[in-house]
Amino acid sequence: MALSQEQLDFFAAQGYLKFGPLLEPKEIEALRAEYDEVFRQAVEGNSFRNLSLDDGGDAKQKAAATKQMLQICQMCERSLAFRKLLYDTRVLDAVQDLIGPNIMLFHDQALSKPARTGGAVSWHQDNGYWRCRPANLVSCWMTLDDADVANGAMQVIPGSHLKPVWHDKNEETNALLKIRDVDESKAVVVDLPAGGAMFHHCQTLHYTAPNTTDRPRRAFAIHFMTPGTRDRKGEPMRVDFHHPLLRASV
Ligand SMILES: O=C(O)CCC(=O)C(=O)O
Repeated sequence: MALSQEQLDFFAAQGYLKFGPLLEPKEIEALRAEYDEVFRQAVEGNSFRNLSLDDGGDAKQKAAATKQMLQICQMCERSLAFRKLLYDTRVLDAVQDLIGPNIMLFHDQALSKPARTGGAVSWHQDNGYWRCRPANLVSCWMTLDDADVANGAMQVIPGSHLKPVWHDKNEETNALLKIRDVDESKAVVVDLPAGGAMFHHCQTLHYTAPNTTDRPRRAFAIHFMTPGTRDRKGEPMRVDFHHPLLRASV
């Protein structure tokens, strides 16, 4: 067991769990360099989204954007270093304790809030976007920089994973959904050191604020599911190149 009974009970009741530090200083340094290089190439090739813009933004809008919540889906298909993280036993052992020994990748994503210009991600449950069934997916969100409320640490509403909520189309940006009536007085800021991580359930309400500091906030999230998970159309998710089986117990 990677997680103690106390940690498992906390996750079951609260829908999130602070974990780690996960990465060693040398790994953080190497991953930061790789992350920045992948983003450099993505900007050059216009192969990223700015979630602060309508529909992720076209190349011209992205170049002119004053708010930047940058997203690259499937880092694992652009970088071997990030692909290796999907199979990292430090992560998978904990995921196994949370969802069992058969683990598939739903997807991964890099989420970058540049210093000063980094934009917010509005309150949402991940499964408001995904609409997977059963709703038991778990994410590991790790940060390569110290993350606090000022540069866009994760904020969560404890216990919110117990009930799905309705998501509206966001009128400010089509790239993000929005939820009515979040009781922000219940929000908990999950500060993390560089190399730290947080697990959250796919129904846990979460939010990240704009980055108002001179420090970047570079995060990487891995979203895990169990075989047999059905997508929004009710189709079973198949193991394939984009959704590898990461661990199996036969
Ligand atoms: O990294 C962020 O700022 C937001 C991440 C997020 O909302 C997610 O992983 O679902």
